[in-house]
Amino acid sequence: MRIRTNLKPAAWLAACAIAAFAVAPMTAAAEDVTVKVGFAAPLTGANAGYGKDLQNGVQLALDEANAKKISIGGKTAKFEIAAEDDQADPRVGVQAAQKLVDDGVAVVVGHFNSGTTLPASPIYNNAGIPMIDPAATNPTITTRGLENVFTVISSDAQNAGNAGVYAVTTTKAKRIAIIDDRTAFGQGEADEFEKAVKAKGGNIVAREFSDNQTVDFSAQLTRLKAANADLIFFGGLDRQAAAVVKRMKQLGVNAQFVGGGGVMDADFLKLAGDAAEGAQAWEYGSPLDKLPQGKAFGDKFQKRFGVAILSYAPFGYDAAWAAIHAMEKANSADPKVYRPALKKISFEGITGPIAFDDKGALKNASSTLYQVKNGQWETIVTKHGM
Ligand code: ABU
Repeated sequence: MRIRTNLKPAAWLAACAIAAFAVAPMTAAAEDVTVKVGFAAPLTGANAGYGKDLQNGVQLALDEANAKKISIGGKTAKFEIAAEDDQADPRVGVQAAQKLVDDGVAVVVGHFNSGTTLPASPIYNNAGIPMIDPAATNPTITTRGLENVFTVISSDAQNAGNAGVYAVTTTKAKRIAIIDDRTAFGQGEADEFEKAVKAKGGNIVAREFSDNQTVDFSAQLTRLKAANADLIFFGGLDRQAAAVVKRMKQLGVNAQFVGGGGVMDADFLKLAGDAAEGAQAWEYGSPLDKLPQGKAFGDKFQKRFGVAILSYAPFGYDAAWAAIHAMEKANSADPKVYRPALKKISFEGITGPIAFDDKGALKNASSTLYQVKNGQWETIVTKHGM
């Protein structure tokens, strides 16, 4: 087909050149494919700091992937986060999950709380969308055998299990007591701790609980003092753990304090003050400053967001990269197509090697014991596997 024109040849060529420049950006844009990466965590309320930290970790991974101009299906992938605030509430978590499914995300990194992850994960699973958990640690998340559920963090069977073995074999405590916050996370890790203590022949003298809003632990600690406990394990997060050690000191409860994951995060040292001295905590993963890419990651995170890593951001980053690597390998962002690649993924993450077992749990996960000495958390030992 000829296009009719009354321009002279030179003017025609110039017009063609201008037109080519004009359409070039549109052509490039048409070569892009947008990949929606779902993200869900508490972005308001008491756990918002954890959620924002995780979101920043995911965003950093997406920024880097976009800068690399990764090709998927012959097009340049443009990864975009679709973030939902689950408010740390199981009911809202389910709504957030359904919204992400309805929005057509290719993957979900989330959630933060075990209490939201447990009801949300079957929704992703049934929709055939992989969910990669960067923080929630109740062991049931992966033991239920949902084929689209993966996690890049050690579970409380390992972490609190290590704490239980440690309490009996290393601290030599003879009268062990437990307090938990009755959440899916806190109660779950306290159960794992208790199981491990009993398996090692340890003696549990009392088990108390609160809820996750409790600020005064006087009643529970008075009973544990009467039970003559010499070690108290707390299943819950940092702020309540700080309230426990402060009250222990005020009431003269002369027992070792051992926390599970979540205790040493964020606000514990600030809130517990002098009462923090000697506190011990088993946390997920290996110390970031001992990992090959840990320091560089901390520096670029600080530069990008103007704040230091709070806690789980490196796990959020690794979870996002697990999905990106799988999509690149499979040359598709269609979950049905890239899921087999995700199941077989193997790469060196910020938090250590990332690969999944047949249930989607992290292979060779690690767990580390820390203790407060001179007002700072010091690394004591890291254990790999169970
Ligand atoms: N894993 C620590 C806190 C988050 C949760 O599992 O609820």
